[in-house]
Amino acid sequence: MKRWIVLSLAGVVALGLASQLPGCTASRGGSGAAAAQKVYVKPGEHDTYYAFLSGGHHGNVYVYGMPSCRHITTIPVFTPEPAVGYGVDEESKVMLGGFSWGDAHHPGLSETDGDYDGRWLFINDMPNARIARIDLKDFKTRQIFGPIPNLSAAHACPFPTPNTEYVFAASRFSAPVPNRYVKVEDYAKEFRGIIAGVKVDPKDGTMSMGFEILMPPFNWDLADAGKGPSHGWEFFTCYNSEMGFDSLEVKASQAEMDFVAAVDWRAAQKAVDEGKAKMISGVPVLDPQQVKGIAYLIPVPKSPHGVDVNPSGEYICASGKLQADVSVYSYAKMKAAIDGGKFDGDRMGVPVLKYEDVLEATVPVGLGPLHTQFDDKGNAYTSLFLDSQIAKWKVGPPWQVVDKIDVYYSIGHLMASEGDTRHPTGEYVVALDKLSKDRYLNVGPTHPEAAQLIDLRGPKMELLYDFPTYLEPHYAQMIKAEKLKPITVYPMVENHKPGAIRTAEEARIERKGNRVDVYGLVVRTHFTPDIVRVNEGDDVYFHWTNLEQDDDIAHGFGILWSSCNMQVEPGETKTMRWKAARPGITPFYCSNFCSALHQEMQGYIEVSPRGTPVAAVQRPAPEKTAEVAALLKTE
Ligand code: K7E
Ligand code: CUA
Repeated sequence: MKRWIVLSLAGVVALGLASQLPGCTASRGGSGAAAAQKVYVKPGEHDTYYAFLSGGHHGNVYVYGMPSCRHITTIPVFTPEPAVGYGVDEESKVMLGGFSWGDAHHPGLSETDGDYDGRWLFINDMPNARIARIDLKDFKTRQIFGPIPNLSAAHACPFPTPNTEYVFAASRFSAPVPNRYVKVEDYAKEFRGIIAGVKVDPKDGTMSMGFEILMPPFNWDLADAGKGPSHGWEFFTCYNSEMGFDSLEVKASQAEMDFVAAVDWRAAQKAVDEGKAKMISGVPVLDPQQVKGIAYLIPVPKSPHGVDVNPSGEYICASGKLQADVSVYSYAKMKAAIDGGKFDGDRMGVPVLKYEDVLEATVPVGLGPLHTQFDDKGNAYTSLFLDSQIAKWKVGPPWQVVDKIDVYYSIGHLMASEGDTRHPTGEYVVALDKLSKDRYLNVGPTHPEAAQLIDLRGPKMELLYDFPTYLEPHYAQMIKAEKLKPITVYPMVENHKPGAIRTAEEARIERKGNRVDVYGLVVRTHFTPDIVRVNEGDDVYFHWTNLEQDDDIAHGFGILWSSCNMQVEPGETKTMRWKAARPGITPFYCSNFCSALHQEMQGYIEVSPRGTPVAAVQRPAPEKTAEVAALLKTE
């Protein structure tokens, strides 16, 4: 979001500054000891919520505990993470697909019946149009789907449906579909937007391609799933319905109205199943010029950003970032207009509904409304970027703001506790601020991002706590901690990795031509084998199995003078490739503290000059395997 702010400010800067000034002179928030008590989690005790914050262009997910706001861990997703060997071991390297960055904006917890079920966390990589699935059983990235063909930048993504039937992606930028050489000036004629529905396997969460819909070449921005009565629909905002292709900061703000697209995803999937799609780049693509009844456009004033469906599923709230209102649309009115065929023309085959026919209310929230979240008492909370405030308003007549709170500064998304579900808990909201300015110790020109915990339980919102985050959370979600039961060791009985071994007797080094496979064990505090003999030029694949079944006993495997380091967790088998580039001795060691004799956990790779005879199979000496057997017993 940061990008458009700088540019789009021009038009509203006068208004914005005027309204920000009072905010700056107001109290800096927080109410001392009483507030401190509400975030204090005693040493040794646990938080009541997990919060998952997207890592932005850091490409990963930050895990925080709420209400203490403690950073618990970081889950590597789209970016290599050398400490654990993510993107270094063979499996995760393949999953990263040759990319070394991602720009992760929107975490999306899996849902059952419209509530978070604690199974998976999906997150988008906008620029490379990918979606990752993190398994919340072990907090590991298990699938990266994409780059999704035909789609340029998945920003409106993933926003799961109420039973995680689908996750979605819509193109932030438009491009020719299929991509080919055209003149940029032919934008309106040759470029297209894409809305993609990615299917999720209900058993194991595996993503696969469902359908794509050709949309007009607008900039598709954000999304939310319908629920309750609106289950079966997904809503997407867009800007640049002017179809500008340069100087968007001016050209994309000309029209009074942009749109929310309403997509009937069941109808889209049915059309694909009936063979109404044509294949483009291997994906079934539906063209609304030919296939009717899959997508509609609802006019929204002034370049909307967020779109959010309220917990009952009756209302769709969209905020024009260059206006001072939230536009609330009624799902029932939308359905009636569609069923009655009341359209105001179409844009490239997508019927346009009439604003007045679908609008339920406009709520005068303040300047720069971006995103809306909800509580359990029928209130909505809208972030106001320009005002640096959150506005609390009643969902329903008289559609009025009931409270406001200052935030520091320039809020983007906000995250309410279970705020995207049918049953938000109404305890907290976290402001995800884009600018931290002077809130923390100065660390030079790159300021940390800022987040602020706000209590929703009283009649007035109360600022409890500030916490800095590393670059750059956009969106976040908060789930009750009791819903997650992560494992702490991988049961050895479930380890079916091809490289896995279970006893020291199975440890061996096998050579076929230039390829050497080392099947080894790591266990406190020994590598078996700890002497590895190879030839210059060999490709060495180390398959280490950590036989431990105790909590928190991960071993590391780091090789000197290389980029090779990884962590092997209890019960896990991981494979890493190392090239024996030149003759000599190369030590390796356990890089992860594991016990009193951690420092002794080491070994040597002996690389003999090319052509030196080396046995086809090497096994540790019997007395060595006996030693290891003894180690295993003493555990
Ligand atoms: Cu508003 Cu990418 Cu959802 Cu930035 S986005 S804040
Ligand atoms: Cu094993 Cu340190």
